[in-house]
Amino acid sequence: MACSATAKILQPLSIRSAEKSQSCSKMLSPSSFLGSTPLPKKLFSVNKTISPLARRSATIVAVSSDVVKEKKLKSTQNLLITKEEGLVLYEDMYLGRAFEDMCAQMYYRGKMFGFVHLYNGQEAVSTGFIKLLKKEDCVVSTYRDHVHALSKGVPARQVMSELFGKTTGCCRGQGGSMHMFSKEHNVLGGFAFIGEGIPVATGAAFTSKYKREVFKEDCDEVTLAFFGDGTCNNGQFFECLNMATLWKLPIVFVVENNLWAIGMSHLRSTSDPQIWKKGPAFGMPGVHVDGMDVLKVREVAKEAVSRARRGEGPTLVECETYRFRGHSLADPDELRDPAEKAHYATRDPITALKKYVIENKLASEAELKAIEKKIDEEVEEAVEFADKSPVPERSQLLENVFADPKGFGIGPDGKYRCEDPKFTQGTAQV
Ligand SMILES: Cc1ncc(C[n+]2csc(CCOP(=O)(O)OP(=O)(O)O)c2C)c(N)n1
Ligand SMILES: [Mg+2]
Repeated sequence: MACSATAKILQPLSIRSAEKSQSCSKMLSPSSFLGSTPLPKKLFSVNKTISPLARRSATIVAVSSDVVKEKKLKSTQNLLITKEEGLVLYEDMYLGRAFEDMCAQMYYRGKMFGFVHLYNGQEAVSTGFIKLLKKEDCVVSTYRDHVHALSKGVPARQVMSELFGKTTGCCRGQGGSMHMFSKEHNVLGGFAFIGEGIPVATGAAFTSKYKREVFKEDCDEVTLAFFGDGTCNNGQFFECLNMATLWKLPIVFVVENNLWAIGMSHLRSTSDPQIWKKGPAFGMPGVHVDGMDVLKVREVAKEAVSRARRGEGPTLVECETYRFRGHSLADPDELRDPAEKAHYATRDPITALKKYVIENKLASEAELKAIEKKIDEEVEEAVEFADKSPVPERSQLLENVFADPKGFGIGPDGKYRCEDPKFTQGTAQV
């Protein structure tokens, strides 16, 4: 078979034989560039049963995605997706990429303010998970949140307007890049502090369980919490894994391990770089998956989401992925090895899905081109819409910021300080 890095994505059944080939095995290892110490090979093929905790009877299994996928393939003898599914996945991934590329352009033209963190390269994770959800399910993201919001159905024009700081944005321009939120789509943020979204997601999952068990509502909603490798060294991660197992919450913790936390290599900053292992340590399954392969991500996501929906509790999924741009648009991205970047560029998840779809005759090149054209127009239209939209009134400044803006108290003139026009103009003496 062809010896290429993408072969692993495109021909899952041949992975094992490809990996046996000495010449290919180095290239095929998703972690061959993980710093100077390669991760143990077993990270990608482990399939072991962890002893049940004394208090719990369920067996907690840690698996690699290959195991999940192989099982599925053997039992169905079919392709992993239908034509319709393939087109949905392609459209969503292409939208994420086109949107982010446009953001870069608009940022450098001065249309956006503050930090803007793009998602290029990681699309298979957002699409692979979120496209399986129902509208009522919740998504909690990080500051790298535009694409999660798009996958969950927030219209591109609302996300772009939010980035432009306009009233038509999904948070009326008050959130900006790092704070995408949509009640309608159950996108619960957008958080600038790392790890901050994990307790919010855990709380959302608790709500679903409480509704079902205490209020006896027909509620099987699932929450997905997305966060990065660097965040897994943060205490909130551990606290929430503990509570999620304790209360058997309907949540999936999705780690987007892009190997870097700004300029800090994952291997240098964590005592055990195999994040998925922390699942079994807290009594939940831990799964490692190739996050550059949307089909593999989707297979793992299906298992984890249905497990949560069935009321069987949380799962920790580590998606090994890569960001194709700097940490933010302000990052010159000089710290990462160019060879590492070049390696992952050959594993572009969108190119890989395109190849899979065409080679398996799920759709023609022309059909995919038509999708690209439609999305390019949608993104263009989003920019026009955002550009034309009005900026918020100054009076909006304190709305939704404080529960009680009157908490600022009475000024020297005897009136509430927040009623002084200088307050919203930023010129009041307080
Ligand atoms: C509580 C907190 N500490 C530090 C920071 C500064 N900070 C911003 S991004 C980041 C790295 C996070 O890396 P990772 O979790 O891997 O996410 P990625 O950016 O790779 O998606 C850090 C430390 C922060 N935002 N919040
Ligand atoms: Mg990271």
